[in-house]
Amino acid sequence: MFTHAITRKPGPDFANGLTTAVAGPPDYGLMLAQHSAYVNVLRKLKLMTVELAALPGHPDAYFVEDVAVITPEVAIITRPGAPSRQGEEAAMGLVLAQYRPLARIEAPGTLDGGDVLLVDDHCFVGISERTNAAGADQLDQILVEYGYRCTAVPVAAGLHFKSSVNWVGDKTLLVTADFANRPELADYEQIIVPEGEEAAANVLWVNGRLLIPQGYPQTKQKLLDWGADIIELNMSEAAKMDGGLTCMSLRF
Ligand code: CIR
Repeated sequence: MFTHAITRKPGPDFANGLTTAVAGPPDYGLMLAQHSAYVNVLRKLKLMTVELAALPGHPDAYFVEDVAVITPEVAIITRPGAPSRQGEEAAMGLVLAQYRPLARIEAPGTLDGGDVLLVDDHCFVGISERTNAAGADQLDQILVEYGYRCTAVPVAAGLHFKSSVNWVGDKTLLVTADFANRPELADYEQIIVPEGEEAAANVLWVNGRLLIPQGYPQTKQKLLDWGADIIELNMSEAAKMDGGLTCMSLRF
């Protein structure tokens, strides 16, 4: 169960962030409204929210998930794989030092939190355009000290591992078809996202509830049939910046 969440307000320059999406320019007013709705849901789920101010000069900094990996024992400050995002992690280190001992990913390692999925004592780490093998190895060496085992998974589709694979409860993962047959995931039950709804894979479990993005009816039905207790949120503006539900908070 989580007790805390850290979020950061999107800045007025947020549309200058990295994106591969072709959905058109995002709207700042709508982004702020959707971000507030997201924070309000976290609060309703009884998380103590720490809401940080926008970080000038870092338009992607509200995707706070990428700059840290937090377990009950330690907070690992990452080294983001996109050069334009390096520097966001320093500000988060100052905040997280209040809650956990810190460890750090060091050069030449790179690691984005969006590539890290923790399920109990198992840590999946995606090797992607943002996370390299050196970063994944460093994470493994840090976490093994605390009794976790790490499994590296190549990310051939999507930005991050969690763009395509997320835990929904019990021993079950929601996965896109690209990841359905990966041997690294074979120990888990899988719900496969229907073709055309790949963006629906980025769901967020919070204390027994499952936050899902609005607009993906087939995935929603599959999750309801499985027994998920769903909260839907409109994520249209973050999606235009390649972000989703997991990216906009750090939970611990
Ligand atoms: C980026 O490309 O870094 C941001 N525009 C989106 C980051 C999304 N983060 C995540 O999936 N954890």
